[in-house]
Amino acid sequence: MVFTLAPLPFALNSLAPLLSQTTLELHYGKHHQGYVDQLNRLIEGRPEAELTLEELILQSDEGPILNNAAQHWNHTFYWASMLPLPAPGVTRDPEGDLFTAINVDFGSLIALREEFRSAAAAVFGSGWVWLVRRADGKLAVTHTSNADLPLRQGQTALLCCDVWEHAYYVDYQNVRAKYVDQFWKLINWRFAEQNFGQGAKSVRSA
Ligand code: MN3
Repeated sequence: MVFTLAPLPFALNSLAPLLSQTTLELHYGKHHQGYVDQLNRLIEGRPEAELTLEELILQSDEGPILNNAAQHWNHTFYWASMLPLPAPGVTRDPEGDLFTAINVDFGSLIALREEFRSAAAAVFGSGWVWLVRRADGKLAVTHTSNADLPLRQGQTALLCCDVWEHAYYVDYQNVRAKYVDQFWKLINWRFAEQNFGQGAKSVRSA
């Protein structure tokens, strides 16, 4: 199939000042678009052009097709993992079954945030930080290098943070930790809850 860049789930200027419009114009408009364009060029006229994005990711060997397909998936998931800041006084922390699972598996939301920070610091070079539901049903914070992603490891992604330098250099220069702390405020926990619910269904039916 021919892949396209979906519209962002928010306006380009709506994450500012935490993530500037300039960052989003570059990150979404140039980097993400670049992965989509490159993927389409790589698969054009080949059997891979018949596959869905997930099939490409699961069936491709290491190489450019996998890298660009995974980066397309990862970025789409990253955009969905964020929302503009809520109005003052409004909180949107995790709720329901996900909130319960966070308390069971990490101890508290604060403890999860600390693990997330540590994982971001542990990525050497470019990569991603994830909250995942593992095959055994437990939540975990993981990190992957370059384009790698939980789907390749049989895990359900709940949310992700891009820690490639292009995600934060304009706004935070080389200070990744500061970017990750601001990202934490933007997390769309409703999206994570949806993914958690879908992961629960697939675990039950497995
Ligand atoms: Mn990126």
